[in-house]
Amino acid sequence: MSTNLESPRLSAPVAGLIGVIALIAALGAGHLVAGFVGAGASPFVAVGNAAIDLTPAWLKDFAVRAFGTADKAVLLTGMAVAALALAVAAGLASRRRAAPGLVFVSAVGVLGGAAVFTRPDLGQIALLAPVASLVAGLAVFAWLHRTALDGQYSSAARRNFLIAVAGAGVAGVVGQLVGTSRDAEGSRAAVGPLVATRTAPPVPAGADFAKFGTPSFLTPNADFYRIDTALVVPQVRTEDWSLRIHGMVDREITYSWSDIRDRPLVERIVTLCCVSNPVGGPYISTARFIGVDLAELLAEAGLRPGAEQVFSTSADGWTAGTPVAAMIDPSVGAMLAIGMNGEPLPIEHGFPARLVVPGLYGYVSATKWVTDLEVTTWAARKPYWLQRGWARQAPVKTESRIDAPRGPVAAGQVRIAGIAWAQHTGIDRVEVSVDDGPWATAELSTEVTVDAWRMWWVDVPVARGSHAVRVRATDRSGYTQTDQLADVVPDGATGWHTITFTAR
Ligand SMILES: Nc1nc2c(c(=O)[nH]1)N[C@H]1C(S)=C(S)[C@@H](COP(=O)(O)O)O[C@H]1N2
Ligand SMILES: [Mo]
Repeated sequence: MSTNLESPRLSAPVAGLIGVIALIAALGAGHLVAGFVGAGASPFVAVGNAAIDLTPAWLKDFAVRAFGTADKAVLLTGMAVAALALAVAAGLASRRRAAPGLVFVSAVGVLGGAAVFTRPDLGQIALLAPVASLVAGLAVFAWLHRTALDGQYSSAARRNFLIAVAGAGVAGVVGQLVGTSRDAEGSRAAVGPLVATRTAPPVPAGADFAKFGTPSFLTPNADFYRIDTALVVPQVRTEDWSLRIHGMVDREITYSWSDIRDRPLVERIVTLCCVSNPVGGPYISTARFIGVDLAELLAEAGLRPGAEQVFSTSADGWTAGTPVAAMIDPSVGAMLAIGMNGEPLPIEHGFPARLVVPGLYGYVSATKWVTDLEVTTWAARKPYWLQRGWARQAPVKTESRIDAPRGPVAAGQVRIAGIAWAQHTGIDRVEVSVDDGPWATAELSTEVTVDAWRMWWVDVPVARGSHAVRVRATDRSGYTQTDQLADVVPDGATGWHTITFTAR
């Protein structure tokens, strides 16, 4: 009976609250220090990035399928909910003694430290951020626990709780402000106009059927699909950027930003497609890219015999492996791109520089924030997605998609419209079939380049009721899209896109 007097006990709400405030203080302190040592060092972000890299491939594929490009928001929300639940539990376990809560905040710091330590893009100094989390978490938990045991509803307890929350908030906000003041937006704004000496053809009026429901031929930068593993978009300023070419070359070369920017620039219209694009999916877009020929840079370094892959690495440690043959074949037109649709690359699309290799899925070719090209063999280096079971050879497959109609239509002549693509080869024919009826051949848009998508439309007669329409494309090699449904793993989806609509 008398033990209650000797060891006072906190109420459950107060104990839980102490756990939560200590967690917030730990994360706030880490975020503050991360503002100075690199945004990716913030323990919450680092743990999230580590989770992305450690996620088994099947779960990642599921996440992309289930959540699309919202997969990162879902991950961060899930982590926040889990962390808060653990903080409450740790607080509740500490109603008498502070030890369980201290163990919890230590675990947060240690986990953050482990995540930062294993990030390929963060140096030793970045460990200061999780250390700050550890110290702040321990200090705040011990302090609030002691204050509350002295009188959990006293005005001193209330004041200290508020001080801790406010301090954590200020630390987090200052960290955010400092971090973003060092971001790449200012550097991007200073780039100025990028003018190509070898320009791409102008886009003719008949290049899209946007008025019938297809996308516009060029995708505005803001609408361009985005796929990458980065939770925080890498901030690379031109003055900090360089591209190193090394490995199986005669001379190692490091290009600075002005080395690249001052070269004669080439412009190409290219459709980029993600291997994770399901049949009928949205992860495909087209832009006018400006940059330099990768073949020229590789020739300046001098390729040695036996070179098989160009292993590219980004500022955030992501890697891709591209066949050397695709990089140097002039008919492919592989680029180091620095501009997109008349602007410097948007930050989230790889500023200051990325790779663009027409005809290959992004995961084997399109490294954003690229800083390193190692010329090597397939055996020597295994890039990010190949370690997770995806194919080494990944040419973009001939495919087509229906974009219209999107809702109910009036019975009679109905206009079906969409896109098709067959890079390097070009689209020869697109056909649609309604309710398994005969194939009707569609009108094609004016071809701009074989490396970009083409739009199509066709009018078909339909009676009242519900209808299924499917599409298939044939490319100029004579290949007609297979109706065999294949999953996106390991080298891209196949099958005929089918939609249903109602005619009234
Ligand atoms: N650094 C980096 N580059 C990357 C990726 C990535 O995760 N990290 N993803 C690749 C993939 S899978 C695709 S499909 C393209 C997408 O380019 P976008 O976001 O500009 O459309 O970028 C590629 N480049
Ligand atoms: Mo991708």
